[in-house]
Amino acid sequence: MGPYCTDWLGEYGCMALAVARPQTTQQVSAVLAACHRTGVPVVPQGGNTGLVGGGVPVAAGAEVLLSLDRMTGVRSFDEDAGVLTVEAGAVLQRVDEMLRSDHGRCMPVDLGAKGSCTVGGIIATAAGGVHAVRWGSLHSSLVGVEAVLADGTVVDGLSSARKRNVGYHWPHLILGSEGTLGVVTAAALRVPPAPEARVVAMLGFADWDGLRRTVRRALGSRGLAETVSAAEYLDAASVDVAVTWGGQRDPLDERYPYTLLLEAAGASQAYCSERMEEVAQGALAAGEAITGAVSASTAQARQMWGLREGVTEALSKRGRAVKLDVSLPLERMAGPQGAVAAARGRLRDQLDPAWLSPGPRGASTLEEGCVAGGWGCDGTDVGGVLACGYGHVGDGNLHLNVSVPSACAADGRPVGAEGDTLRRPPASSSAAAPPPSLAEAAAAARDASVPFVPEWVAKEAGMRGSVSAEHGVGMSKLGYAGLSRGSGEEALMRRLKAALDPTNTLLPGRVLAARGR
Ligand code: FAD
Ligand code: 2HG
Ligand code: ZN
Repeated sequence: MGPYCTDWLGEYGCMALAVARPQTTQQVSAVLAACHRTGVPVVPQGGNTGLVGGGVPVAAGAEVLLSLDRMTGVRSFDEDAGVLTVEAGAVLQRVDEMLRSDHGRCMPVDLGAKGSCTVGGIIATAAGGVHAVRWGSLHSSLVGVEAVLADGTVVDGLSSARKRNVGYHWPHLILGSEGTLGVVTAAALRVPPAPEARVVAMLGFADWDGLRRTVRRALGSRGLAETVSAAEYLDAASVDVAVTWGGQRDPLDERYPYTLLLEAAGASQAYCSERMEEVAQGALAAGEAITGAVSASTAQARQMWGLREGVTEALSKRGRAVKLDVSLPLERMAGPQGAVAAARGRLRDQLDPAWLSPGPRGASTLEEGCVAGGWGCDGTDVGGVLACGYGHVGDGNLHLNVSVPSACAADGRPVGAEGDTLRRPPASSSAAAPPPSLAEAAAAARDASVPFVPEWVAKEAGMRGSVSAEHGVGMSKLGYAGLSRGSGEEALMRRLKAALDPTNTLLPGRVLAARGR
């Protein structure tokens, strides 16, 4: 049962009562009906790549883990409507590859976990990813859903009609419900024609305002906006982590406070290259960007994406990460007035300076450089606690991670197993206080950032932002998701939950905190 029972981050999970791996919708229904009858909670699971602890058991030996991993079939493809009907356990990347080779189409969603996450998982979490800026969130693509309610009732809303206003739109109710309202067994999705060409531009910026102006032009200019398929950013600390811990190459070869990745996707390589050159030259000429590179080959484009998509895995190799996933107006995302700077200020205030990372190479010259300190490991400086910001700048979605190191950068050898003590670098070894254990440092980093960052987002951005953007609420955001729920929204959620799952069989205690918490 092991792999099903621990989440991707290794933060949540315990043994299940049993793991059920049904192969058909009827079997899913039978498992749910049995659990409903006997009062056993059920945890649906797809690829187990979720980052909020929602898809694993949390009550030892008491919950049934319902994995969809054997339900991977394609039910149909409607060439005229461009609608694919596929089972929930199908892995995103495999479906995308099949669509490209057999139909010249592609999935409208793309994310770093594509090799493992499933169609049911992306629907349950309403996953965003890197192409939402082009094809919208899944709300624009999901046309039908087949799902099983907590008591085993099968609800068949699996139409491939792109317009079907016959009452409450059930597929969009289940979208983003994180498994708490029903188990998705199959879905009908509108899938766009796959662009044949992709060209990536990577630009380095000294200040956030420059990056914002370039993004605004790329997404707001006629002729350009419809070609742009991704607009992502990384700050210098994120680039540093991806290079040092993830083994990625930085195509710009130097650290800039902000790196912007733009992708153009369309019918011809030449057209996409021209558009990306146009953005890059425009940004350089306007004095917004300091440097830029446009991919000249698939390998170069892949390298640029590797840097961006490699951050999450690299952070996990570095150690523990407090994950914050928020929506913000761009002016409050990064830069001096942004959430990342606020988080860094808070870490400086709350933590022993000797725990904080010296930040990326050349940090002292960077607008958002970190502060001195950190740990050493066999003479190698592994840095200390750091805050890094990256994410889907085109959608106003920031991934703010507070990272606590637990491994030696030189060889990846773990030095910070839970309870181990990390050594300070020689520079701070004279400090009076004893160095903290990894567990202590991780707890202190978490306490410093949560609820500080969500409260900052709610206060500074109100309903122009959200304390939870694309990963969902699960367990890890239970304590603060309410900050971005409008008046009456949570009460409505509870009424819907009570109507569809009156015995609280599906994922009790997730998404909606138990009353009294
Ligand atoms: P799981 O992790 O198995 O489950 C997630 C939640 O959905 C749980 O609450 C579970 O109970 C529920 N669930 C799963 N399947 C079903 C089903 N069939 N019916 C009902 N409920 C179900 N997310 C983004 O939005 N954008 C990104 O760019 C992104 N990048 C990522 C990169 C990496 C490296 C990693 C590790 C994760 C990333 N994620 C991202 C988060 C994660 O991949 C997504 O949330 C994904 O949608 C989860 O899919 P899954 O199949 O792994 O679901
Ligand atoms: C991404 O966009 C993912 O890379 C993961 O949503 C973000 O790890 C994170 O914080
Ligand atoms: Zn993301």
